[in-house]
Amino acid sequence: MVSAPRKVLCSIGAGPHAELLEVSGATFAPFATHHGYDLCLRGEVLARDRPASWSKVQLVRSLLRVYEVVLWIDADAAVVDGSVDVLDALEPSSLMALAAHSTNEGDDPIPNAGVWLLRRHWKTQRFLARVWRSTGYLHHKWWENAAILELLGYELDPRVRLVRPTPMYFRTTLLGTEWNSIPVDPSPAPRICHFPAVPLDQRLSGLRAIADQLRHSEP
Ligand SMILES: [Mn+2]
Repeated sequence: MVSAPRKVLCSIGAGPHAELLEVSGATFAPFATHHGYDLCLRGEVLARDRPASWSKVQLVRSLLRVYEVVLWIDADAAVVDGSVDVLDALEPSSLMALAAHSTNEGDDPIPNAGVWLLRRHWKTQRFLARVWRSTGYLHHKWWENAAILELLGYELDPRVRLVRPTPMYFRTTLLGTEWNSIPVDPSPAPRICHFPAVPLDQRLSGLRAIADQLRHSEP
């Protein structure tokens, strides 16, 4: 008998983001229960010597030593329809899946680690080690996401585009917008809604509106 993979859903909400995770985490919990994920929600950064966003890399690396599948969802995102496990969207040959958006018609979809699914594999760990070593991006405006893009084969300047896809790119599933519905590129049937690039109070009110809606739609 093949046993189900050990899965964990994780996120970090440190400092001013703790309030976000308090609201979004309440939408993660039913998804986790329904699909058999353990929940690992942290209230503090793990890498104190780097900008907070980098702690995401450290957390998923450490959890992949224990779990076969790690799902990261940003603290400023909420699960609005948890009926489908995002793992079902991971192509069988893929080692990870990332949210992705095209900013302009015809442009390459740009991966976004706001929703990030990883499968345990030495190649996944090697990729994460390379992301971690990409210290040239420590203070980049996109932090670890910039390192991820470069290591997948994207050029960042003058605009983001896929120029030399790496082997890891071909082992990466780019998720549809339903898994990361954002205000500038919303999905008609979102499963996860995300509020990037807006002030904290707007993220919080967006999440709270969703949480209220979910509460009222409960049977
Ligand atoms: Mn975010």
